[in-house]
Amino acid sequence: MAVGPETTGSGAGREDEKDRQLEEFRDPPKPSLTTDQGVRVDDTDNALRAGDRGPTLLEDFHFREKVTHFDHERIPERVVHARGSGAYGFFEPYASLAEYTCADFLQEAGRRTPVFVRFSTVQGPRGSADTVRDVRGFATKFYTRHGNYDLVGNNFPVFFIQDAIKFPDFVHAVKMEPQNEMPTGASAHDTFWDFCGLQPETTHMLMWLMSDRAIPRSFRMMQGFGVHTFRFVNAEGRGTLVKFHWKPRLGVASLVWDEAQIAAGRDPDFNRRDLWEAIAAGDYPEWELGVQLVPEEDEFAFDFDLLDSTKIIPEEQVPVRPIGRMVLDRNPQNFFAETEQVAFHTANIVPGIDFTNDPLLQGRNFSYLDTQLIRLGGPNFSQLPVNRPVAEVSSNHRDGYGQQVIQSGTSYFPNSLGGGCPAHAGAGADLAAGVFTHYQRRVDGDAIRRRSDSFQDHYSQATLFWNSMSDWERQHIVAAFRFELGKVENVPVRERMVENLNHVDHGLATAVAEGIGVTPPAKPAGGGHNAASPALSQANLLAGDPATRKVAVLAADGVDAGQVAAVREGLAARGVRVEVLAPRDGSVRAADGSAFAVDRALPTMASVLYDAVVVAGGDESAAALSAEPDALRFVTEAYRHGKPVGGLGAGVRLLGPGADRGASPSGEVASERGVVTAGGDASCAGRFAEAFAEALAQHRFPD
Ligand code: HDE
Repeated sequence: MAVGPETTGSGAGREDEKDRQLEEFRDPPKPSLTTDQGVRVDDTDNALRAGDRGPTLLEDFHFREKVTHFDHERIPERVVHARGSGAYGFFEPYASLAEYTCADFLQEAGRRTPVFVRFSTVQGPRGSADTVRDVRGFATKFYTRHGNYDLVGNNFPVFFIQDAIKFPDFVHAVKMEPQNEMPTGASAHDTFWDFCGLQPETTHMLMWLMSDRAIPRSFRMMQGFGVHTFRFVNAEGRGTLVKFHWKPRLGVASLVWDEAQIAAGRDPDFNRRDLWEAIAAGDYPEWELGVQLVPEEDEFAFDFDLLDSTKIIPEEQVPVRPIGRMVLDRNPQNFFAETEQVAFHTANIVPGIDFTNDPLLQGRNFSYLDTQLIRLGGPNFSQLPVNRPVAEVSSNHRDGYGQQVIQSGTSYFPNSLGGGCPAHAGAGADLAAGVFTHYQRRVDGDAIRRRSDSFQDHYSQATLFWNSMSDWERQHIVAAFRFELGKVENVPVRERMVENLNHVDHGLATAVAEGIGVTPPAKPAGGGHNAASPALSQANLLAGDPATRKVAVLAADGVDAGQVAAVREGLAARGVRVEVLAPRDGSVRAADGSAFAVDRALPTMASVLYDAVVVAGGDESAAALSAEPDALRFVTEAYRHGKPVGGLGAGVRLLGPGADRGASPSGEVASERGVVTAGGDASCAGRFAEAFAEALAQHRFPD
């Protein structure tokens, strides 16, 4: 019997092996209340008591069970990446990659492998806002036929540190300060910048963190990176070094800082909601997986070390080869069971994929398993539905908290009593048949605590990043450094950071110094370079497609409903989502007297929750909106954030003086640097929608 609301919000009718497995664990709502022992309960509103006004009795097992279970509902949040959102989907390769890897899920064009992806922020706790300046986690679990493969990446291609032993120091520095647990979801405080100034290997990552990449418009519009150099291994056992890239179909787009801060208050779930709603609406987000392949014999052909996670391989040097696509098409049914309990681990690899000696990766391979043991309470977390492989599991591991399986047979090896089962595949096993064999590589050296000389250049690629930015991106980076360092109380910490930035670019260091009351440094002798990598600039990463963008149309009584309907239709044809907002919910009276449906009341929304704003036509409607502070704020704020703003007929007046240039009553459409206007004539609605969609496709007009 179906009871209660539909909880999945899923648009997908698609079934795969993971979904069928999950189905066995799904617990639909049922009509009758029972205890956990399955006993029907007569009353859950009153505890058992001795008389009307008497004390509660210990005998009330239902009360005790109910409250005890509640007391134990929370588990420790992730020490980093505590706030996240997840979704299911699939990955399918474009072609066989057998030449480089025998990974089963990369062998056949079009063969789908189920995935679960969790996006996250890093610094803030579970309840922090989405739109903070931070790195975003981008962790993918592939449920392959040869076992689970986890690609636990971020939306930046580099990391703060080179050696995992620095991770606790780094995290202690960036997290809220210990005495007062401030600030939440922000790196703008003394301990973070103190650490970074003293640890110059952070500099390249800081350039990314201060760029708009750290405030993505949507999880659906950000890149993902495996960061480390990994290794592909083919069926003959030949290795190829590989870096992984996720490229979003919708292009890369960010918020602006002021908008991000307002959105953090207006909708702390901004990115989470965006992902959920897009999937529920059938706008399934999609990424292309690309690889940079480096033959092992070329390992030393670069002027940086491929084992150093603070470095990228510029795409101009080694192109990114697209190998497949991932689509997310199903929201989870239960946040805790799935998104919270999903356990990623960098050491979850499958035959055909292997590690390198990257000291950050080596350390992560210890940390992720360890952290799940405390977070999920014991060694059986891989039996949780979301973590279960679709591949058969058959180990000699036994017992432990929360054991879900009634195991049988012997649990040691070798055995004769169990028929020698389960048997390992033995030496010479076939990688391609799904048996993992560690890549054979020669390892020898003195036991030393030392960073390789090849890890010592901390500035060249930070400079490369800076050189590659457009003017507006540079302005945003300078403003971000000024904001963050401006929050630092300790002046020597500010000065040390400016000194580091001087090794990146003298102009950058000077601009930052001037904003934070620090004496600009002298130009350093030597150093620096002019090289750039266009692939690093977001200005070059737009999709040129307005699909799935959200537009607010402001309307009031007297609105020209026909024109709005035509514009909505025109934008919908380009995949744009339109919502009509009016001073009150329900409907407004259109100019022709009919009732025109409203999607949202203006006071409940804000311009930061949309990609663009259009003011509808109709004299009476425009006059009413002109007297509405919420409406005026909508338009001016969207304009200030560089978003497309549009006006139809009399609605053009709200865009301010000069905006109606070119918009003649005869139905002309004008579009200039994100301001799109049209006359009151119904005939121009289609052309207005077309021009507005083009402006939307450009995302922002920074000037
Ligand atoms: Fe993580 N990281 N990390 N990290 N990381 C965790 O594992 C760690 C690093 C990343 O959605 C933790 O389950 C160490 C790089 C993501 O569940 C923990 C080091 C990259 C997620 C941990 C790093 C990441 C985590 C905390 C330095 C990008 C969220 C909870 C050597 C390539 C996964 C957990 C999810 C989570 C350790 C550095 C990405 C403590 C020791 C580099 C996306 O195990």
